[in-house]
Amino acid sequence: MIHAADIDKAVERLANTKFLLVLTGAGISHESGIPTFRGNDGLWQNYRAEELATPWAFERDPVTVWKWYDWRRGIIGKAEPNPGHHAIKELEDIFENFLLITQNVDGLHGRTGVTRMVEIHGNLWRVRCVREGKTSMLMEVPLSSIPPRCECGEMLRPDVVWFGESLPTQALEQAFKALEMCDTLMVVGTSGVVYPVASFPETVKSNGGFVIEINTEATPISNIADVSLYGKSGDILPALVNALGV
Ligand code: BV8
Repeated sequence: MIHAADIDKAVERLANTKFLLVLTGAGISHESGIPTFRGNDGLWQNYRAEELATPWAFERDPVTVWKWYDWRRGIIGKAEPNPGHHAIKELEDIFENFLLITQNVDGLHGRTGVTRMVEIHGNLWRVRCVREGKTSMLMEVPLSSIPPRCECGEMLRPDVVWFGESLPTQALEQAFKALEMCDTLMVVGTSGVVYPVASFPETVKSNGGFVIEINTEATPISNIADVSLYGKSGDILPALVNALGV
């Protein structure tokens, strides 16, 4: 149950925010029918992301890793952005200084037209040649050949950041700059356990920023958030946009 006082506190802060930074995780796509990673439906076809989303799993068994991504792309390919995704696009239109950092690789934010966005863990519709490093979009669902191959003959991999891999330098630089510049960070639908992104709310707090959390349950971020709004992001985000009334 969300207390009206908490909503008022969040709206009051947003109305006085100069630079809004939004950070999203798998929870914002949950109402689009996409399983999360750690919730009670957080099994991806009996696998945990930590088991297969790694360079070692891909090296050992690229076919199984690709079958897992092909299965996920099948689910995501049928999904639509939900009111939570669209509300974030509206926030981008309201705030002159705005950035969205998403950990999600499903591409749903991009389908709302949001432009000032960093897909900090990559995008599972983009593939990368393991030899040349060249990237391209591969929208085919289901894949006609597994593993998919580059014209050069080498295997293609999903252009996402796996566990044990460093985040793209440019994305990280953009994120660190926004962490310094923002006065309000709104964290939506993340369990706050995957680093280095999990450290972002703490960074904003230590810079004197204000942290708003939106989640269906308490997380480690709840301990440092200035206000936590517990409920579905597809309900809360549109309510906040309406309350801003701009
Ligand atoms: C790295 C792409 C340097 C692939 C993903 C300390 C510092 C640095 C690294 C580490 C460290 N400690 C450990 C590490 C290693 C590791 C890590 O963090 N491990 C964790 C498990 C402890 N980090 C890394 O490896 C990172 N690399 O740091 O490089 C380095 C290099 C070598 C060695 C060491 C360091 C790379 C991490 C990126 C991994 N890639 N995804 C793919 O998806 O296929 S991570 C994956 O988890 C997704 O990106 C996902 O977005 C992300 C985080 O999960 P969440 O989004 O939070 O999803 P989750 O299910 O957990 O939570 C959903 C939440 O939504 C819940 O709270 C739920 O209550 C809520 N919810 C549900 N429904 C709703 C809702 N909320 C609102 N409304 C709803 N309707």
